[in-house]
Amino acid sequence: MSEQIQRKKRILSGIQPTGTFTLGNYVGAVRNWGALQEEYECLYMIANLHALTVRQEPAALRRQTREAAAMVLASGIDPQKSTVFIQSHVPAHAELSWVLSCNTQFGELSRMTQFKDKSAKHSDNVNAGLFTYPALMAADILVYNADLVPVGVDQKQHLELTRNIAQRFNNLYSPTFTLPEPYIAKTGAKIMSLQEPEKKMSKSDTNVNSFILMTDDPDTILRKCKRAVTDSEGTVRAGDDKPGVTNLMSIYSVLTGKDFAAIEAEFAGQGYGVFKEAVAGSIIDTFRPIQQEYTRILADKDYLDGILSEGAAKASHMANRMVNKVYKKVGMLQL
Ligand code: ATP
Ligand code: LTN
Repeated sequence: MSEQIQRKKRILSGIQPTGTFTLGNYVGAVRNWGALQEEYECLYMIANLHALTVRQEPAALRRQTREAAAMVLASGIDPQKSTVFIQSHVPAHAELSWVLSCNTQFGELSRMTQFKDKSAKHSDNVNAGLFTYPALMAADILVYNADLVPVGVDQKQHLELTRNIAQRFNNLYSPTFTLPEPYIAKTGAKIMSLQEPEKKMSKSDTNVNSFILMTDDPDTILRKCKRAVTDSEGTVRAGDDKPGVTNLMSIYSVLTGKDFAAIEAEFAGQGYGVFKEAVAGSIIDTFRPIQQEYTRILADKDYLDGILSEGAAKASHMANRMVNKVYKKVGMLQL
């Protein structure tokens, strides 16, 4: 059998070190990463170059980058099975990104909803990087020929653009890139704000009660759950007319493995108070061991940096080969 047929399918995903991870990042992304590492060859990256598209304080960005890596590892990503690295440690991402951005149209980038949202939110800093962000993300994925990309549903549009860029390049030059598929979980792909359940839960929200952080202590988690916006019906039931309750049910469902019917039965005839306490309990139980592991890993800088150095070396080896191949195809002189 050829190497191609035997090779495990490859996964690449990334997360920005723009702050402490929320419950949304965990449920929509990081939680799935651990589950996939048995079956796939996985590469998980802290996207610190992407973080520069929004103004960052250098010392904070450095600290948050280590914290993000520690949180990924604490969430069950095993460095023996998966490659964990920092984006800026693998220069090939930025190199491929340039070539891809020269093969991406202005019109395509203009249609990205994340660009529209973020440029409205940061109207004083609508920089070129914010605009070309998807070309860097495409490079992250295509430089490893990833087959599958586990993300929350908000990243689906970027994945579609990545496929279009790859296909166009393959047609123009010759077959080079694998067309990646998004991997989006059925439940929890979009955890909503606890205060405005029609909006995505986001770590950059100004209202701290809108999100739960992975580092929040049990009292804070309970308090934020109790304050979560619901409705006046008083029945635990999912539905488009009940975004707050449905969001809490999604969280509870993902963390306990119970489906919506079982949850409705469990809380039949009980008010939201009991339900919210149970939701908080499921989050506290999930985060307790992760928080312990996070503290342990962060305290052991040598261990963490060792993993990241190894990860960068492994990732660079793979990525450099692809950049060489692409440079040859597009006509970069090689001596
Ligand atoms: P920011 O608030 O700085 O824009 P973010 O919280 O959206 O950041 P990212 O680093 O952009 O976080 O996203 C990392 C991963 O988490 C992506 O796969 C994204 O789809 C997923 N994700 C982010 N927010 C949610 C959410 N509320 N529900 C489900 N998945 C989410
Ligand atoms: N754009 C992503 C983060 C990200 C990513 C990636 C995700 C950067 N590069 C590659 C998957 C694959 C976000 O969540 N905002």
